[in-house]
Amino acid sequence: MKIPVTVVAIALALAGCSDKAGEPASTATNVLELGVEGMTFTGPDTIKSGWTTIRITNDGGMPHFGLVYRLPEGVTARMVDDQLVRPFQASLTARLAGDDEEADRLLGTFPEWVADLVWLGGPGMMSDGVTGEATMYLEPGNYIVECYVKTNGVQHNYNPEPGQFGMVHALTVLPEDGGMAEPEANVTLELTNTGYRIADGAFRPGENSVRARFVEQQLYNNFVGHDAHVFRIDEDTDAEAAAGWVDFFPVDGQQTPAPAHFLGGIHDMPQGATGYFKLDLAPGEYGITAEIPDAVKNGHFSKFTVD
Ligand SMILES: [Cu+2]
Repeated sequence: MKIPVTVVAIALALAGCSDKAGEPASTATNVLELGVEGMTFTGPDTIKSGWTTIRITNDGGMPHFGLVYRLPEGVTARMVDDQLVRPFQASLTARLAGDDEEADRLLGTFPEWVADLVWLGGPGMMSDGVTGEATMYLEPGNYIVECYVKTNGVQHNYNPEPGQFGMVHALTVLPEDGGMAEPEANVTLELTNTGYRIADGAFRPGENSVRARFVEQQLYNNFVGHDAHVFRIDEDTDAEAAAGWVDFFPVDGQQTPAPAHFLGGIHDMPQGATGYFKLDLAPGEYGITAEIPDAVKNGHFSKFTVD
């Protein structure tokens, strides 16, 4: 069918306007700015819906990240803390004490709603001094921004003080659309069950906007899917060790200090979803890895060079 030119022109004109009269959609921003203070995120607890940037300035002295996920109807941040974060920490504590049986038992105590959490990206692993930024399309609802890196055997999301949260930041995504346009990108990274592929463009020195296309997705450890975390490969970096370090499940996985300088990335999203993340790159060699078991063996470890 041939569409009349005038109809196309009207459609384009409408697409260029947000619901705020006269304001072009491309100039609207919808950014949640979070900081790090000790073992908590600081910043607002609401954001408008639609395309949403979550920016985390990590000056907290150690690596952190911000996994974003949507909560099913009726599940609260308090329930996440009580029924997920605390048993996970108890399991880790048991395993560190050598009680594998108790550690495994605790991993089997999770509520059924765990299967209904929807992983929706968020800034990947960031070393101290790195500002990470990820942009996702978020529907209205209740979300969590979470970091569960471990320091001295304690997950960052865990606060030993009863009733207090660690790095579990409750976020309400409001019904009002922020009107932000989908970001542009200079490189497109495709994620499949067998690894990464640069489908378009190239990494460059300076600021990069990376489009992450989750062409395929699956659960690993029945918990999280593959994602993308970027680290610098310096002369003395054991790249394979760094690639394996972002897997949370081994007791030394995600245990600080990190074996490499991490620059951000994006956490897992559902199959078919597209997210964006920023990277600030100096010339050099870099690795991309996933928070899954045996990332290197599974093909989720790629190197790239910036000239
Ligand atoms: Cu953290």
